[in-house]
Amino acid sequence: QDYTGIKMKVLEWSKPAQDALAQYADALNGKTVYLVAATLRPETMYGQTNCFVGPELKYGIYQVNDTDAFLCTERAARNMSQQKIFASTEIVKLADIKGSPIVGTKIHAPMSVYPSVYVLPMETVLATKGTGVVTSVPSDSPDDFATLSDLKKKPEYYNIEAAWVEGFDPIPIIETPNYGNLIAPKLCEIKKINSQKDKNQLAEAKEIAYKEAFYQGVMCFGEFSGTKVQDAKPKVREALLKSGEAFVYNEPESLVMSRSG
Ligand code: ZZB
Repeated sequence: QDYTGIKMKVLEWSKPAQDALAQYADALNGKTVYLVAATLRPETMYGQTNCFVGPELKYGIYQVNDTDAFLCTERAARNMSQQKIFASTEIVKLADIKGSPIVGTKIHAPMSVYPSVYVLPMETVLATKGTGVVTSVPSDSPDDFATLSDLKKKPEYYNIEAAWVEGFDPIPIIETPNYGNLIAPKLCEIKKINSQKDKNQLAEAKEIAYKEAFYQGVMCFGEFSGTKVQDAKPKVREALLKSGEAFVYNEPESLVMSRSG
């Protein structure tokens, strides 16, 4: 899979993350840390409302160069190392941290209409895919919309503050002929999806959302508004790569299958 690695800069660690990272203060000193998400949909980045981590997953903070470090799974760090994304040939891990304390961390999501967004928990994040960090676009991803809706309905149950989700609403990014400009909420309504646990309906909704946007979608937001999604996708990606806010991240298909099987 040819992913785009999105660099989400940490603006302020949550209190639990500060506590968990205190013991690594020396190693992290002077480093800007980015949560890194692998996406197939760079053209939707305007609508990012948050990012997700798996609360039970293990993450590391890996040195990129003298100034930068990436937070992702160890598996992703190994892939990045092989793809020469790190300055050093060795993998240098600066810290270990679980997903749950990262929740509540304030980050900057490139291109998002929301200048800063929060890290939130998602039970269905796969450790075996991408970086284990998922950027959330509830306008165009049914999984993201369903999860964000769960969190908005029951913040106490999910152990989050209401302020981390309130006001972070789906933004119309892509106009589609059959499902309007908020395809994920529309598909969740049509398929009667009530939570992130409705696996089968969510898989069907995702399939439709991908196809509809790619083959029939037209951008209705941003620099490429009025352009077909098929044409805008590589252009938005190029802009992100050029600004240094993203990088090319590949995942061999066979590797994905063998590890997640
Ligand atoms: C932003 C985005 C916006 C995404 C969208 C999708 C959509 P796929 O579809 O299975 O081939 N993702 C990435 N890593 C993980 C993970 N470890 N666990 C769970 N989900 C993950 O996988 C690619 C997409 O799955 C990625 O693209 C990412 O979400 C998510 F509007 O990034 B995407 C219709 C989908 N729309």
